[in-house]
Amino acid sequence: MPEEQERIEYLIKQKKTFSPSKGFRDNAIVRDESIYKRAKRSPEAFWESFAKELHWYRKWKRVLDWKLPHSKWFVGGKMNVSYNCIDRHIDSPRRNKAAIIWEGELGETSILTYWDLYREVNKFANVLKDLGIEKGDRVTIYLPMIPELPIAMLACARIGAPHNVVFGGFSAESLTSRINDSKSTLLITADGGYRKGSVVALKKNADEALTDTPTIRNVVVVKRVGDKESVSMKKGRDLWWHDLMKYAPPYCDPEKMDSEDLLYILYTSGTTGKPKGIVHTTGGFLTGVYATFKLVFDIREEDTYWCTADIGWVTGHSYVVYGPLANGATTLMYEGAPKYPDIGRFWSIVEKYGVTVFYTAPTAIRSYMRWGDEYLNKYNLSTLRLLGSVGEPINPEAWMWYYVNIGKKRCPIVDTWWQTETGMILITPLPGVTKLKPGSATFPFPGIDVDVVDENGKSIKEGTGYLVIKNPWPAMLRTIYGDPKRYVEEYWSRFPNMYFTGDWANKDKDGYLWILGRVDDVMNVAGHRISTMEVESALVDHHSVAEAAVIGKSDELKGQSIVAFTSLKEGIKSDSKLLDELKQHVVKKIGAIARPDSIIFTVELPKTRSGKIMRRLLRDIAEGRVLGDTTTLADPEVVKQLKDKYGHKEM
Ligand code: 7RM
Repeated sequence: MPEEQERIEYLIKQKKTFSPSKGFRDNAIVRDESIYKRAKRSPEAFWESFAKELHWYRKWKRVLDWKLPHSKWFVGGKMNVSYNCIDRHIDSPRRNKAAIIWEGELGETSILTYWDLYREVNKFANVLKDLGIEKGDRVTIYLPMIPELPIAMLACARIGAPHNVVFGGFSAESLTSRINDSKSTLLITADGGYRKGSVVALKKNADEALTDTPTIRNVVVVKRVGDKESVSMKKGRDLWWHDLMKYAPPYCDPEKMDSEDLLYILYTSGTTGKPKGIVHTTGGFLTGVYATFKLVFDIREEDTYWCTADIGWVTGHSYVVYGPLANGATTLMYEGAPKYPDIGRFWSIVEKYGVTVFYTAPTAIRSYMRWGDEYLNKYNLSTLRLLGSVGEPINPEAWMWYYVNIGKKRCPIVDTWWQTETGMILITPLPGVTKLKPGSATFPFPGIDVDVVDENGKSIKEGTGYLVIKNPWPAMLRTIYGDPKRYVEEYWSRFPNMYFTGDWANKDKDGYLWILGRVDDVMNVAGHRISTMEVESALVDHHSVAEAAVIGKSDELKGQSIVAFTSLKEGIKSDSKLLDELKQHVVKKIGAIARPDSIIFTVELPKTRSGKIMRRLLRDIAEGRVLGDTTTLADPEVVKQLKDKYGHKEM
């Protein structure tokens, strides 16, 4: 469609803005900007108004206790997250409404009404209790995208056992370290899962992980792939989900949780090699995701909402499970890959279920852009009314393509910025109100005080700087599990009295925010957070490797791709066999998402005189840019060799 293409380029050049149609605005939950003023006047009253829409056993005494950098929300309040996500809806006409629509990769459908979910969660909560799990005990969940995953999470929440979901794509070793760091006593997994038509051997990974996890007492195994994967069940330890559920009693009293009791831990990559266990608590988290889900996605009773994220990431926690269910919405879960069995799969699902609100990542949008519209045009997308984007900056070209080809110029796009740590969306348009600029996440959500500051923490009126948050918000992380010192160091030490996001951003003359990406050593590969240090540790763990330096190279499709510079130990020869072996080693240590796209062998790594690896320089080499300042370099010859060899080649 060259004509359309031209139009897109024209629009970007024109810096065109997009306002919601009158029809959209008139029917939206938020129709005018007064909400920003109201929230600013009293953020506490603003958040309290949402907390009041939820169910509490006991009301809070104070909305907020703020002793920087520690916040407590709805202090003294008691509630249960599973009660709010399920029980609250079963005494209303929502009782028989679809809570979860599940589409398996093989094309199966399963629809759980709120009543179905109520029954399954109650039963599994009793199973957990029967296995000796008590309030406060951590439960690790390593499952594919099947209904048992949200059921297990909600059952944990019901009895007050914090869950620790580990993405099914992570390796056995990653699973071991997350189980041990959280000291979980129970693991919930499956025999396997489907991905791109083949079976992922989850139980096999789990068995490998469990050779080194002294705290685990039992393993509950969901049968998903059956005959396709042989599993061994360890006597006395491993139990089948379906056996346990057969005789489980149908009702389990929800635990009355303190607002600040732990709801879950979720591990995410930081600047060191060791992932951080991000801690989220009960009342504030639920209030935050409830409010943002409602207003950002402008959710209505009849919506069919689909967020394509895996529940193993925070987006799935907040906006596949808790936000939608707290709102009594219908949330769609898809088990598999966007390309399976063909590249029309996403759109066939939109058509099949009449999806109205669709939330995905820029990397997926760019893939579809590349795949062309042959498959797209086969499907009816007319039910869509609102689109969302999350996980990485969306380039204006991709934004326009999404707007024109998927939204057919009818649907506003909410580009939502947030993090595992923030728990909820913090920067976003409000779809009925905000004038959109393609590529900009626009403005802070009402009640959030975001700023762009310079090196010294001074606010920048217009231009580029560090993205910080200046006031507390209900779903903010409370600490890093088992490492309260690191919480203060990572987030509250770069600038005094401000939360440092690790991102840099640009504020334009109209006050619009343009998120530019990470300033630290955290990569963003296809919307997934991976630390350079983690990959480096995995590489040097291999017996042939002496040193490794990893960088994120700009990538048109994935945002960044992983490039590793490695020096080998004396006498080791570099060849393609070793190259594959090293890539495989990283997959084994971390998981397939961390597989380096290229590995470059070098005699030495460029270092400063004080011995620091110059990653910026390596990035310049990888991206074929003119080299920046190398005056502090210990041995300039190293760079010259690297540059001569790789500087101009496509890597
Ligand atoms: C939700 C999630 C967080 C990092 C964050 C950013 C980047 C996320 C956007 C974005 C530009 C966005 N959690 N990021 N959303 N960058 N525009 N709309 O992704 O913890 O996995 O990652 O992702 O760098 O710091 S996360």
